[in-house]
Amino acid sequence: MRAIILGGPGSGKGTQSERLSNHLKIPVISTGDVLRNAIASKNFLGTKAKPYLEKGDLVPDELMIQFMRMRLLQPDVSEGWMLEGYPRTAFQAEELSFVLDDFKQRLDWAIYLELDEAVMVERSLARSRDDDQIEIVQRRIRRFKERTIPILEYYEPRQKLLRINANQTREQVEAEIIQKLGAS
Ligand code: B4P
Repeated sequence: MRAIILGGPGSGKGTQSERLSNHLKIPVISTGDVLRNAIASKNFLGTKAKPYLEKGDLVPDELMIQFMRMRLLQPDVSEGWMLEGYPRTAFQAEELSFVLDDFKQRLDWAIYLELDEAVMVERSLARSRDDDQIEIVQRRIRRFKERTIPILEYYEPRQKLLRINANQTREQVEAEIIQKLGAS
């Protein structure tokens, strides 16, 4: 299976991708984790990405696309994957479809975790990661609305989009995803 998980800040992309990975036995690539690890190890990607994460902005498409092209060639994801936090822009979505065409693969599902804005703020602030300060969270929400929401229009007509109510508990969100994956 090949799926992507979309959602605003604190919508539970990391939480649900980990649960689904265990349930469905498929590897997860989390761009948020990749970037935070790269920053911690001060490598090329981390040095370039750091100022964007600190402000709550998206890392430039060129950098993310280059990274993902190489990552998707690795043997651990040759049989399937779940992309958590990627794509996040229309350009990344389009580029992902080119990569899939090149590999003669297809995307099975785009899972969208729909969350009220007030809950995005509440959950992010409760977590206290470096980029979980109020001004940064608000900027991340703005970027999500400007850059990521338009992707939904890209996937919806292709009938791959599963809309999930992410305001529920972790268990209820997971159950709704599994039920919709099975029922669809
Ligand atoms: P992410 O790491 O993707 O950050 P996120 O959106 O805040 O996290 P997520 O939705 O995974 O929330 P989580 O499960 O942790 O991105 C961080 C930054 O990286 C971005 O701002 C950007 O700069 C950069 N970036 C990443 N990908 C990029 C890309 N493709 N292009 C450009 N830039 C990119 O949940 C949050 C909290 O809520 C946790 O504490 C969790 O325990 C809790 N929670 C989860 N589900 C819950 C539930 N149902 N009920 C109650 N609490 C819940």
